[in-house]
Amino acid sequence: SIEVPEPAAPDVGIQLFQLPWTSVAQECESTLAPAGIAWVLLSPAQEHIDVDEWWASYQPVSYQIESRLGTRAEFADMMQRCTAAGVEVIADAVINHMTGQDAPGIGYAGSSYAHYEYPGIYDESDFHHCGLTAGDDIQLYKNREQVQTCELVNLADLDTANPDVQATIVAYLDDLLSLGVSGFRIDAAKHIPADDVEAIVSQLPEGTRIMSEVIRGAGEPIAPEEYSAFGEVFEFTYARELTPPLENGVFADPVLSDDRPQQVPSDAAIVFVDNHDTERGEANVTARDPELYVIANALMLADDYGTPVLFSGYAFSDRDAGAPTDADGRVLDATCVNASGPAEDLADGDRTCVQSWPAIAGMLEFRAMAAGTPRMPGVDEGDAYGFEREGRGVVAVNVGDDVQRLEVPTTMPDGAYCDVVSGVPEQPATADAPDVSMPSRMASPRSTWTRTPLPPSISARDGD
Ligand code: AAO
Repeated sequence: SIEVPEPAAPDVGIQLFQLPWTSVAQECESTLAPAGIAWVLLSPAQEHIDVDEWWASYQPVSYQIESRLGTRAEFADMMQRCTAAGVEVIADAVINHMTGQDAPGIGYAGSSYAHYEYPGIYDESDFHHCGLTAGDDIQLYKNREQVQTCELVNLADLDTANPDVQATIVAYLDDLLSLGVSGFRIDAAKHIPADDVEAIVSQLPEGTRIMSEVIRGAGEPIAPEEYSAFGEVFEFTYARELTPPLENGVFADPVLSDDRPQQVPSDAAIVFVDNHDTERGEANVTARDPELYVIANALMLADDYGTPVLFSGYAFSDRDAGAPTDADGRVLDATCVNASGPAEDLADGDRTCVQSWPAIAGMLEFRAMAAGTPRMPGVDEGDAYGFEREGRGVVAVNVGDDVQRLEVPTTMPDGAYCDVVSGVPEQPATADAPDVSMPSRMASPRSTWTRTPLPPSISARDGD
């Protein structure tokens, strides 16, 4: 008989983009914890400008936890429920800037503001006025001083070296920690000198998780490596290397024996197929193409590099369109409890519910079982590619339209194994269990896949 190893503790996160706190709480209990997702990345929680676009969240007006995603009480309730379910919460901290509004206004929770005036919080002297470019806006990413002292798309740029500004930011982050969050995504970290980010986060309790958003840009002086000394960083190169082969069918292994070139060391890397910016920008594989998207996520989850964060958003045809709201601008609750996989035609505003896709749940099980084992050299044949996590599992994908035979060398013991991606059941399909259906996770305990290998012939994805 085969010894079935203990699954590793979950490490994968999920970004629940523009999901209200009450829905996040529901997802923690109903989909994230059961699927073995370790942490959730929220959209920003602070008061923001009162406009319909999703990116209102990225224009802070005050640090009250009152936004169209929910009230402070709802945030606190979510924290209790997610924590009780064993899911950690990472808050999105917008601390580089305040609003990008030239005209004064009133924020979502009623606070008044002007571009450089946030009563009781900041005044004109707390902001950079770089004087280097027209309108003080960043024009050249190759110029460090512009990137870190001028304004990102007109957003009033905080002087984060100023001790008073630092103290205000630390108080806000401490407030979120007191509500139970485990750490922070540092939004637009590239635009805050790494020394300032470090000075701020070093004032937080030890163990606070820090994930800096520093988009790696060709020829730019500011690189993610400057920010990995005091935390993790989002490694944008990962998706840029992962997804082109899915479109052109030409696969090659990454460097397997050492650090990957152009990427931070594995333990500092948060990796992703897409996020809320890239699905509206540079990402060439997104939930709009569910088959390739599943393949991309499967390869990421099967990899031995970085800490993956999945992305769960909503369908849109206008890149600025916010999630559906009620008449008061409050984002509507949405649940993925009964979602069963990628839906064919999502209408604008429909949630993708990636956390409920059986293929994702299956690959999370694969990852838990493969943890700690090396990724072996891959093989490719036609449009198919696969590799082994030594002795524990084999991942194989086919990005073409035809059935492709692929032989992946493996040290796994002889036996019957299960395809956790497409859900080919361990037992031959019966009339009431067609072979395209995925056994539910309840019916398919973690040990199942170790007793049932991927079939050697990889069936074709449907033509599109
Ligand atoms: C909105 C309006 C603006 C208006 C502004 C103020 O759209 O017209 O001026 O309000 O009223 C989000 C939205 C923005 C929105 C903003 C505020 O995306 O549309 O502006 O909220 O409401 C840079 C930053 C990076 C940032 C990214 C969007 O470095 O930090 O721009 N991401 C975060 C959030 C994002 C948010 C903000 C920051 C602001 O995730 O959602 O904005 O809080 C290169 C550079 C990158 C640079 C991009 C910008 O990247 O390297 O650093 O990101 O350019 O396009 C290739 C290249 C790579 C290049 C990339 C671009 O891959 O290799 O170098 O393409 O995709």
